[in-house]
Amino acid sequence: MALKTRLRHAEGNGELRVVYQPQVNTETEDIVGMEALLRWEHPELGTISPAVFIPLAEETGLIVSIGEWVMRTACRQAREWEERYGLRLRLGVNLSAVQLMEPHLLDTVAKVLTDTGLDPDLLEMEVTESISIKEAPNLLENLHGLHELGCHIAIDDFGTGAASLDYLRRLPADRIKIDQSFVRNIGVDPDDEAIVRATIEMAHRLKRAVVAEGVEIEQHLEFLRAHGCDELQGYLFCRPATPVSFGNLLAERQ
Ligand code: G
Ligand code: G
Ligand code: MN
Ligand code: NA
Repeated sequence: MALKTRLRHAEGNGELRVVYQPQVNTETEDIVGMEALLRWEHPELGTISPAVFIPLAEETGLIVSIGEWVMRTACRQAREWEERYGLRLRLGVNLSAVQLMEPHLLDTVAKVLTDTGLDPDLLEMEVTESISIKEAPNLLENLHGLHELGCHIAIDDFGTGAASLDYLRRLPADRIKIDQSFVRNIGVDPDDEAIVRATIEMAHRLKRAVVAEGVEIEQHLEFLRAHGCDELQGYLFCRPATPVSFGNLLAERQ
């Protein structure tokens, strides 16, 4: 059976999971947020990476219902942790370009927030630079609408898209996430180090906060700390974790 056909049944068959990766404050290393990351556990094929099935979900339009499922599952989970541990952690949810162009996006988000009771101030939508603002009529409207709902916006994979600076100038973004391809080269490539430093400085001048992704080793941490990056995410702190492991991590840190 084609993967696309299987994907059509993934949600209904209960094969989708959300894992969570912490984001820590650079100075204190306290957990301040988490990113929700989708996984597909197929009974025969095993775990299929979102890098493989998200494009299929986009092509087929399934991303709209899958995306809503992720948002609802993650918001419900965040609310549960908030109640159990008294922690107000920010929740990052990835939005596909297809979702961002969807006319019903704002209604969906509003409904998920009402249904789950999560404070909109804790929800941050991660948006990549994969779509041209010019070619996406609803994009800016939707992003402004998300702000009006009280949510936040992060530009994901910053620096790798076709229009980084145009995005930064025109999108109502609160945060930028430096792509891991730059972070990986800290200590290796002086040009990438220069890009990381310049990105942090530029973001701060524009009053945006900065998260570095793919922080894997102590040397990355030290460099990012020395250059004032606000928050960090990566294997050095934690791999994307199941709800049970993430809950245990929160319990330990209390
Ligand atoms: O977690 P991992 O490194 O396997 O994710 C691979 C890619 O899939 C990343 O680009 C990530 O942004 C994307 N991704 C993960 N979860 C979601 C999701 O819920 N929705 C969308 N649109 N993309 C996701
Ligand atoms: O594209 P996006 O930034 O949404 O996706 C983040 C992806 O990066 C996830 O697939 C996650 O599993 C992966 N990831 C998170 N931390 C690290 C890390 O330290 N190193 C690497 N190589 N990948 C990471
Ligand atoms: Mn992301
Ligand atoms: Na990224």
